[in-house]
Amino acid sequence: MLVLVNTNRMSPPIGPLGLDYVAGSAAQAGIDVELLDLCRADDSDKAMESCFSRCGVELIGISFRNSDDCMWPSGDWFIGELKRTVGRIRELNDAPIVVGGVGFSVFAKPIIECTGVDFGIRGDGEQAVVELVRQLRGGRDFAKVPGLLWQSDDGIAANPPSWPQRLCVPTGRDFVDNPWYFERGGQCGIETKRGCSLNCIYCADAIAKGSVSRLREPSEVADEVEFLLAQGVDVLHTCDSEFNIPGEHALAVCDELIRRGLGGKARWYTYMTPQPFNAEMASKLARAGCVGINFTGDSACSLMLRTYCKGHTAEDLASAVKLCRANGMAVMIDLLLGGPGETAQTVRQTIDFIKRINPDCAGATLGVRLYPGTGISETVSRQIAAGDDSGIHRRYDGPVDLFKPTFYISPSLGDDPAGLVTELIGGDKRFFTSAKSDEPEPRDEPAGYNYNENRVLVEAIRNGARGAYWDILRRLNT
Ligand code: B12
Repeated sequence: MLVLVNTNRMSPPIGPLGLDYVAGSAAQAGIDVELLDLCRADDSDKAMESCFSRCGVELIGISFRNSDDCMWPSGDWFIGELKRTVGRIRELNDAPIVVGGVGFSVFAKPIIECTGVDFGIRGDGEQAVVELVRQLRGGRDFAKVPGLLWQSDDGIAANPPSWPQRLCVPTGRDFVDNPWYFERGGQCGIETKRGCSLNCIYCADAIAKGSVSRLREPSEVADEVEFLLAQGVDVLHTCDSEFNIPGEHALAVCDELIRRGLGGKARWYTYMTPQPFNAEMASKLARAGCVGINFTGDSACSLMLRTYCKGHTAEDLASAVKLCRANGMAVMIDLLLGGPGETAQTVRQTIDFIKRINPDCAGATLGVRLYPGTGISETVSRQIAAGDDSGIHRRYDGPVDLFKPTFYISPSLGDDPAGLVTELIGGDKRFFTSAKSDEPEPRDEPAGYNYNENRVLVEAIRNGARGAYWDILRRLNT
């Protein structure tokens, strides 16, 4: 038997989509699977005790979605909790342990080192976990398991990441109790592709999912939507990096949803890049049920857009807002303030521009989480090696260690960058901020759009709100 464990206990709770797919795939391969969902347990220690105090477990698969909350100034780090969970499971059961999930994939080796687990899978879990069970039952030829890291006699061995070009994802989503999550989390995730071919200098998606888009058949996506609708889950959120890369695939998914008449039944939200986006795409998205788009805008200043290696312009943002309005979709623009070269002047330019083009809301994240292997981290690491750690923000002592939450904020923004951003926003309620000062904020701050332990959202969803969190929050704000 394979026991899969969901360790993500944040609230509002997000259904463990990855585990739903991995469990479905293992079951299809004839493996006995059980899901231990710690998010749903009142007492996670007791739940682990009753699940693992028995024989017959062949492999324990732990899902680790978020290594940290990726937000400054909170900088919450979840590795300690993972270590505790692994330690408790080890006390209860002798079965080997494998860890997977995006949080794992970004920090694979250090996580194996610090938790001491037997295995880790970097990348997609569906086929990899099935192959791992096979190898544990038979030849123990671990080099055959895609994406596997394992403890070998010569230290930690690693296969290339598991990014199969052909995506084989089960469409029957019945391992996770999605209606339970929908009631408490207000939405349910679904994927149309994996991987991202964009080159944004700060992003970890290519590290976790690969830099080639791996596409699902639109008919399979629509089957999955129908499956979720039949369970009463009718508000969805895409879990692709960017839904409109590549644009033709986004259109093909919309076409299929429209053809099956699902646009009128499921409402969904998505992340998109401002380019490609035009009148045809906007109209198809709306007809296919899309009710809100969160654009990765980052900045409206050409200098910063170039620094971040973005392919869009400020005008593309303006056009995106107009197209959403014309098609009745809510629109958010996510900003990333404080990257290399950012000044008070470029922040002002961006915020003023966003105010003018008037999206329903904008996320003003200040500080770039530095992930190892990204363009920005390489530049900053060189700077640190040369003895200059200006711009680095962190809550731990000792040498800079990107495994721990580490952020970059351009030193040109002065001693109080959060104060500067707040002043430039000037109380405009359309903006959500990640920081009002360099100190962590209370969690019940309504403008805060950290979705980790966000009590305002939990309460709103309990009272019936459904949708993307930014859409729920902005409705509360107005
Ligand atoms: C969509 C999304 C959201 C949506 C979720 C909507 C929904 N209903 O699902 C919203 C907006 C709510 C959201 C919120 C947050 N998110 Co988010 N989100 C994503 C995104 C784009 C997709 C996540 C997803 O579901 N992917 C699809 C599933 C199928 O993939 P998967 O989980 O990786 O699972 C696969 C493998 O990892 C593996 N696997 C998974 N589990 C296991 C277990 C085993 C045993 C094995 C072998 C394999 C395995 O197999 C799976 C199938 O192949 C990712 C980036 C990305 N491209 O993945 C960020 C991402 C996961 N989010 C991130 C963060 C930080 C957050 C927040 C903490 C932000 C915040 N402070 O508010 C919150 C946390 C919310 C929560 N409760 O967990 C970070 C995590 C980074 C990190 N350092 O860990 C990511 C990577 C984005 C980023 N680059 O910064 N998010």
